[in-house]
Formats: sequence, C-alpha cells, structure tokens
Amino acid sequence: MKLQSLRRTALGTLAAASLVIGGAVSGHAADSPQPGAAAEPVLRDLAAAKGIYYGTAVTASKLNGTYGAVVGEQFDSITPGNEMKWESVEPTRGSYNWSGADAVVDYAEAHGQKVRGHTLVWHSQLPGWVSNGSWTADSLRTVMNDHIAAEAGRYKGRIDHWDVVNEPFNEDGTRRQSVFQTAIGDSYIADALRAARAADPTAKLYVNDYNVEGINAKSTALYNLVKSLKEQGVPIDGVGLQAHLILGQVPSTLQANIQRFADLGVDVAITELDIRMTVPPTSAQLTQQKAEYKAVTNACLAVARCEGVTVWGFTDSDSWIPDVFEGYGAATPYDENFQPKPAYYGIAEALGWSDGGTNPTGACAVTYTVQNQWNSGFTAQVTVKNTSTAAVNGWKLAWSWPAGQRVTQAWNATVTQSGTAVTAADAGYNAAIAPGATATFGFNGSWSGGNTAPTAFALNGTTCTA
Ligand code: G2I
Repeated sequence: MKLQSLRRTALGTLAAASLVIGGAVSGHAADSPQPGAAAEPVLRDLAAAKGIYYGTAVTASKLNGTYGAVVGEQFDSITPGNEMKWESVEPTRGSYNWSGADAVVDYAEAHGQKVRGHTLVWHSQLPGWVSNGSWTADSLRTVMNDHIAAEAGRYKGRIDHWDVVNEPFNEDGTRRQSVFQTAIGDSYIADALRAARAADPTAKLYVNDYNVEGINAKSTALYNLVKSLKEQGVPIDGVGLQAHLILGQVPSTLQANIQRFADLGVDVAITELDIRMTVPPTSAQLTQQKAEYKAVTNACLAVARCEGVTVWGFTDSDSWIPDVFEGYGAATPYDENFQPKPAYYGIAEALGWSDGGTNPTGACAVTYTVQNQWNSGFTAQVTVKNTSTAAVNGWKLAWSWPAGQRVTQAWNATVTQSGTAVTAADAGYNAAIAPGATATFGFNGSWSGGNTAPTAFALNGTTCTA
C-alpha cells in the first residue's frame, strides 16, 4: 500500500524573482490563485497524496534564485546530477571533496526533501586513478569498499535511496566490462551492496540502469540479477529504471516490467526521466510529450512498490540532452525560462490534478500584433481565442521573448516577467472565455536590437496555435 502523507510543505515563492508590472501582484498561483482560476499544481504535494515522491536531478551550484525556488516548491526528492560521483568526491585516492554533495544534502534537509544518492560504483565519471589502475580483485575490492564506506558513511542516515551500482549491463544483457567487472568479477555488485548496507543501514539500496524500462534482454538480465541477489540474501531494496526516453518510444511494457520487479520483492523507482525530441519542438510534439510524461507517471502509480519518479533536470536549461544528442532537446517538464510546459501539466494530471474544467481540450489561438513601434519602445495587442468546445474560466498566457524585450506597462491583464519569460494573467473581469470567444489585452514594452514576435504561446500550460 502506498502511504498517505500528511506532511505539508513550506511553499516557496517565485514572486521574488519576478518583475511585477501593472499594479496588482500576481504571486505564484499555488499561493494566491487568480479569481475563478484553478490553483497551479504543486507536484510534491500531489505526489505525496498519492503515496509517491516526485523528484528532480539538480546542479548544486544553481540551487538559488528561480531555479532553487522551483526545486524547493515542486519536488520532494532531489538527486545530485554529478556531485556525488566518484570523480567529484574522491579525485585522488583517500582525499575527498564533499562541497557539492554537502550542498545538495543540506538543501534537501532545509526543504523537507528526500535525497537519492547517485552513485557509488559506476564505470563512468571515475577518476583516472581508479579506471587506469592495475588491480587485483582484492586490491580493487578494498578501494571500492573504502570509497563506499567513506561516502555512504559520511551521509549515514541522511540519504533515502542510494544508487549503489549504476549501469552494470550491456544492451544484450551481458555484464558491462567495467574495471570493477574485469578485476573483481560478477561478485562486485554483491560486495558493493554489502558495503553500502554496512555504511548506512537505513538507506534503501538500489541498482540502477538505462534501457531497462520495457521488458527486453537487458531488463531481464537485471531481473535475474535481483532474483539471484535476493536468493543469496544480499541487501538489495530496489531497482532504478532511468527512463531516458525518446518521444514516441515509451515502452508499452513499462508497467508490466515495474510489476515483475515488484513481484520479486523489491521497490522500483523511475530515476532519471526525460523525453527528448527534435528541436525546435512543435506544439504537437509538446502535446505528445505531455501524454508521455503522464503515462510514465501513471505506470509508477499503478504499482504499489513504485516509490517515485525523478526527472533528470526539471528545466530544459539544465538537461544533458543537447550536449549529447545533436538536434534533440526540450526533454524536461519546464522550458529554459522556468515556464511549465505541457509535460508538467501531464505529470500533475496523472497525480490527480485537474484544471477545474478550464480549457480541457487545450485548443487556443493567439494573435500578437505590434501596433506601434519607436526607437526604444513599442505597443502590442494580444488576442487569445478559445478554440475548444469548453469554457475557459481563468487564464494565464505564457510566452518568452526572442530578443530580450521587456514589458513596462500592461492593461486588461496582469503581466509579470522573469528574464525572457512572460506570463499574462486575466484581469478578473475577463477571466471567462466562452468557446469561440476571445480575450484581448495590451501592453507597452521596451526593446533594443530587435523586436521580433514570440513564436509560441501557452494558455494554462497548453500550447496555442500562434
Ligand atoms: O548521461 C546521462 C545520465 C545517465 N545515467 C547516469 C547519470 O549520472 C547521467 O548523468 C549525466 C549528467 O547529467 C551529466 O551532467 O552524466 C553525464 C556524464 O556521464 C554528465 O555530463 C558531464 C559532462 O560530460 C562533463 O563534461 C561535465 O564536466 O557533466 C560534467 C559536469 O557538468
């Protein structure tokens, strides 16, 4: 059974990072919903009510400003993206640097969040002294066990889940020939798990891998490993399915696969979810991504032993995808300006949130007209049409500026801007937009260098045709 959590979170606010224009303060809607509008979802609270956690990978140095505010407000588990990896914490033998890892654990404790420790034993991001050393089974086992004792021991009692061993398999289900595999042999996984249990008896110990989300040769090898570890009494508590997915390729066997691990008597977590697509994304792709984030979240919710979901970076500005897959990106639930994308609402909907019937079919069209422009300023008018068959009751229209423009004064909407991200909220009297009807607002802005129109708009989180 999933436990219902009664914990309330201390809500942070994004207002401090927003420039407020036009009089009324438009706080983050979780704190102060607009009249007539459904409250903005808070993923961590929705997840807790469903008995799971919702987490994100983070970069320690970015945990401030808007980035830090969103992490604290929306997520109840965090995973350091790089700061707990071997090369980060023990670059030379026996000499440790805990600064990034400490920062993440401290941040989590200050925000009532779980921590996924990532990762103790992995072939990648290993310091040269480990990967290039010449080892016997005994000498490398000693080094590995010492590393685990030092790192898991330092954070004893403060880590909820450890990815003890990361990515031990090849695609065909054979063992990856890492330095640990070649020097120590198959038993290195059991050794690592035992060392982690000794160092931190309360952390749940996981083996984590990618391309193991559906039922396939690799996930079956992982299944057989877990089965055999359980039979030998090796401490293993869970299996992490990373879930670095491609749009249109969510495995149809995801839920069945989670279930078969649960049936072995271990927990399961989605540990590194992202869903990449070709960029720039079309609105159809973003809508499909929403459905796929929702489906992955639903698959976890459907299996009692699935503990939670972690996205691998919550914003497209902090994602590994563009660096590694040329021409791909837009893989996370927030855009580069920290604006929630349709995917974010897909997660929220899976977690039981509803926008209260506002714009349920998500159809809208936006006309953006620059009516007047002078050397440093301009006046624009925006018309939002509800092209769905249901009434919109309360609206927020989001866009980002392509050329650094700033809104200076608005009418018929409350407009806030943070960096290049702009949100226009209804002014109360124009909150309702009947099917087929429009709402119009305007503003003055400043520009320099260029004043090209925004290319994409989202109404209540759903992309409109522009
Ligand atoms: O590769 C995606 C993930 C696959 N599963 C295990 C995860 O640990 C892994 O995370 C990524 C990080 O998100 C990246 O940030 O692991 C990459 C390395 O395998 C990380 O990239 C590295 C860059 O390659 C380095 O150039 C950079 O110095 O991040 C480092 C720190 O920013």
